[in-house]
Amino acid sequence: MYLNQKPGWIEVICGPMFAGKTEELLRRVRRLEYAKKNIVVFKPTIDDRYANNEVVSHNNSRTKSVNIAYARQIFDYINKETDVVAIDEIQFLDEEVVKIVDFLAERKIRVIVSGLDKDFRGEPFSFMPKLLAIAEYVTKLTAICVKCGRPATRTQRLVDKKPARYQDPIVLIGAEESYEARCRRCHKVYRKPRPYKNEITT
Ligand code: TTP
Ligand code: MG
Repeated sequence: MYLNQKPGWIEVICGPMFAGKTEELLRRVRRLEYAKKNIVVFKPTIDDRYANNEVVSHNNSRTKSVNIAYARQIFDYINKETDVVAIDEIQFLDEEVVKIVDFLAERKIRVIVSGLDKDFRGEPFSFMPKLLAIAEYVTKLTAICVKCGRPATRTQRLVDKKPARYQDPIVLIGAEESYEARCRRCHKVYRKPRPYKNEITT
């Protein structure tokens, strides 16, 4: 599908936790490395779950990365030779990243990003809807619901093994100890407002 196009576009890999987003990003990066492309991989400093200057997936696949606290720092690490910019966990950067990746794609850079489309409440994660709208290609991955085995599209946050509350802060770094992949039916949030409760009866 890319063959007839000039380089320069945005690819988003999204979905819940445990869907293999990082692995998919690394797979795409690896293929480009074999092709000797000039690639820079970024990761927000906020996620310190794994090695500091590496992007690491659950299956321990890894590649060198630049940690950035602000989206603007991307410009400090790219130059005219850069063919590809990849960003893991993009949802943790500031919203300016949306304009920046658009600018990079205009400058004929292939941009590959991965991130959560929804937060633990099941609501769109900050600027991710904007990014999905401007991307040329979107890959929405699913995990497997730990409760029922259906495809999981949501991330369950657990606090003391109980579902987190709707009012809790959005950012809470972690993995197995605080999060699980769940399907729509098994996903639970305490005190989540239900706006359509009175309109729809099933
Ligand atoms: P991800 O890389 O999306 O999770 P993952 O590595 O399990 O998924 P994948 O295999 O698909 O790459 O990292 C998500 C991070 O975001 C993790 O540190 C927990 C955090 N997080 C929040 O801070 N708030 C939230 O609402 C959710 C759902 C996750
Ligand atoms: Mg990941």
